[in-house]
Amino acid sequence: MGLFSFLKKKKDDQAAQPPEQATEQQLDKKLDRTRGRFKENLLNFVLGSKKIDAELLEELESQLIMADVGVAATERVMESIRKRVSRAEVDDPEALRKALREELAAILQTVEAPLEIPDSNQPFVILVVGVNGSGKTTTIGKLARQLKQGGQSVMLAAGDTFRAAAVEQLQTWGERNDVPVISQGSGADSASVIFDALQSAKARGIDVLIADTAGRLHTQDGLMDELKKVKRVLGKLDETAPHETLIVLDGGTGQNALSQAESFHQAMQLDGMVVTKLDGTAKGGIVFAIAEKLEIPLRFIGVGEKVEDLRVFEAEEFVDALLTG
Ligand SMILES: Nc1nc2c(ncn2[C@@H]2O[C@H](COP(=O)(O)OP(=O)(O)O)[C@@H](O)[C@H]2O)c(=O)[nH]1
Ligand SMILES: [Mg+2]
Repeated sequence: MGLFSFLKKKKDDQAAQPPEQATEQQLDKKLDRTRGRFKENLLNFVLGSKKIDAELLEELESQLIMADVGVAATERVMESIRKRVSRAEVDDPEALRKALREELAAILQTVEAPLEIPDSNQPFVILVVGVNGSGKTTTIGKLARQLKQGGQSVMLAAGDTFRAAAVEQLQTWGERNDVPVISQGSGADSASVIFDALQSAKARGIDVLIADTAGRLHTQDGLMDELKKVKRVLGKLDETAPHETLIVLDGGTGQNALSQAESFHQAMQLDGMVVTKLDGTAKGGIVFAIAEKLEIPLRFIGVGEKVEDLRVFEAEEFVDALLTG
């Protein structure tokens, strides 16, 4: 009997919600597991408490750390909250909830800066970097599709030449979305593929060129040297290119994502970040740690495998998805 009532409920839910809208809306559903940490653990604990005292604040602090927010961001949040408590601005759980929401949003606001593609660069070149498996190729496919839907002409460069499958994966995205993909055989020189692509994109008057790259060579230095070479070579055709060096980070890897961003930034001077796989991980709190540590715009978040699951990052929307509702 229990089973049947469950099935019926499931059906009713589906009927109430057209599937297309269900994917488009509701960031909170996509961030379900991280939301579990924030809303269910952190917030319910705050709201369930009777008074705001040192013990409660200490507990809040450890809950933030456990939610992968990181020590630095947690300290910043707690410092402000403790000040507000001592000035008696925060003296009940509801005020604490509001303060927490504000402080968390303030951290994310420092990296909220959507990617804007000016008309002046022809083409606007996006160089996508990051370790293998972080979601580079998938993100490129989604982004290409979204840009195309927005009326831009797009070309892709298959610069991850170390894995034949990587070139094929990009070609599949290209075919599906009717976007040209420039590639050479696997084992080709990545910089040469991307150079050719820029030449071709210029000749064809393409608006946006997005270049995929390898995520692992024999050594980390080898990888960074290759990526720097790509940058240099692009500069020969257009000294302002690449216009956006964009790192893709797997949000499910927690603190590793942060250290990857730091080392790529050191070598490549990043202009933007994408944090993927925020669906299906409880480590989404890492976004706060990343925002606190790095002054690099967080352009997009990835919350699933569909095209619409690449979303422009908005600080308040993100915090609300974790804390409210
Ligand atoms: N659930 C989920 N999976 C993702 C997301 N982004 C990428 N993936 C998956 O992660 C895997 C690795 O992605 P891929 O683009 O090949 O990574 P790359 O090696 O950096 O190019 C693939 O199975 C993707 O479908 C995301 O936002 N959510
Ligand atoms: Mg790839």
